Amino acid sequence: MVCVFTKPHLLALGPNKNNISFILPQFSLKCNLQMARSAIDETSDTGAFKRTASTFRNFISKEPNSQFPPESGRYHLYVSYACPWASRCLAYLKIKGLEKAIAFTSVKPIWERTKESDEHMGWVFPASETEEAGAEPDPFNGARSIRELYELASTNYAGKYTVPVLWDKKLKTIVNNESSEIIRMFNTEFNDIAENAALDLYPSHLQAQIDETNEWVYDGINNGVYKCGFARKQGPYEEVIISLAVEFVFN
Ligand SMILES: N[C@@H](CCC(=O)N[C@@H](CS)C(=O)NCC(=O)O)C(=O)O
Repeated sequence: MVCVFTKPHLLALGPNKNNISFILPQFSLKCNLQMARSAIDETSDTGAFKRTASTFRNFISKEPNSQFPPESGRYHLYVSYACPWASRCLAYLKIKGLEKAIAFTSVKPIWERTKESDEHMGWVFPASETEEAGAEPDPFNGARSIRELYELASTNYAGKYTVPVLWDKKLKTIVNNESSEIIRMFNTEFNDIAENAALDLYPSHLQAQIDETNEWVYDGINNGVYKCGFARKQGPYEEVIISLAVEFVFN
């Protein structure tokens, strides 16, 4: 089987087949996806990659009595530079001029074991400022991995440990781990604090066009490379590699 590895952490997973040995074939698709602990679990019985939905979906809002009001210095963004979803949040943070209000930390670019006690591979923080260029230790919780942040936020969490993570330092929890929602919050909810408040990256007269473009970009390209990279069988791989190529050639 030919695989398109587009990112360093996928490359890191390539040679070590042990990383995927805990996917139990007797699980049904539903069960398998419900229990996905990482993208390598998100495979249906046909061998196709099936993304599970993000779990933390709270909103930072200017509305009165909001549980998560837009306060400067309260929230922190955890990213990996290797993750395009996290990188778009970082792009928004910079373009909107929110760097003084919302700081960020990047993990190491290649997955490692997140715990001694099991085989899970995921995003980890370096142990010191100098261990890995661009990556920093967790400044607030002393977490060794993104997994630990999810476990701090929810003791019975049983999903994937993805970046981006928008963290609330006050309530010590994850506000949101879905980049498409984090960028919307950055665009509208921090305008009393943002240095480029007047810049609207989702103006009402363009919303329908942006949504329509997003739909094919997301399914065909953004998630399309995952569907190629994580396909486990030749059939689903060929189906998605052709549509990915078509998107590049014709769009
Ligand atoms: N829907 C999420 C997807 C984020 C996502 O898939 N992040 C990947 C890196 S690009 C990740 O952290 N994967 C960890 C894993 O699968 O265990 C978003 O757009 O924020």
